[in-house]
Amino acid sequence: SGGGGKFVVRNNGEIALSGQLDRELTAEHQLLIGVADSGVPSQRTEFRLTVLVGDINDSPPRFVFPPAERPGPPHQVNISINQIPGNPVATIIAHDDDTGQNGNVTYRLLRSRAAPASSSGSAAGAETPTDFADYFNLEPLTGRLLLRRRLQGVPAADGCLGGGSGRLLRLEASDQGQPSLKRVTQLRICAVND
Ligand SMILES: [Ca+2]
Ligand SMILES: [Ca+2]
Repeated sequence: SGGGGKFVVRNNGEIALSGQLDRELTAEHQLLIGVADSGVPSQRTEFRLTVLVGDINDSPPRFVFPPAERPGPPHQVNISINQIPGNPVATIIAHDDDTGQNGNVTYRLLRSRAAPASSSGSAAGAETPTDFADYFNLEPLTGRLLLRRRLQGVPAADGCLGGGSGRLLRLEASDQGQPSLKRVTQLRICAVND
């Protein structure tokens, strides 16, 4: 008995699976196995068996911040245009239901598709990063998002709730399983005057 109906004991003593196991639902099964002879009266004994379920990397990271699984526009973070570089502006959090390396999440910023070479030819191009991701550092292990340079003068590309100029930052969370599973989400950064 036990095992949630996932195991069968055959008459020859073999223990087999009768259903699929999922470590994320039940990581350990306790089986109580009875053995009886055919004598009259029958003698029986019981023993316990613990089955530990190994993990496979079947769960991708889930973003908790920014909240990714709700409808609507990307989550918005307001940052003062006077904010000093080096300061943390948000902490990215993703959870992974797997264990060990399969559940070990790291973070990175995704750069937009490479801009055509001609776009950096202008005088402003030399000082203004062409990629919004270059304004930030994302610590891979902690998820801390740090401002790398002032947002003053960032060209707006996206409307903001409550005004201000906004840009979208693309974030990736990946686990260390083989193969690795990844999820991408967006955060809207709004540069506000204060
Ligand atoms: Ca798993
Ligand atoms: Ca995983």
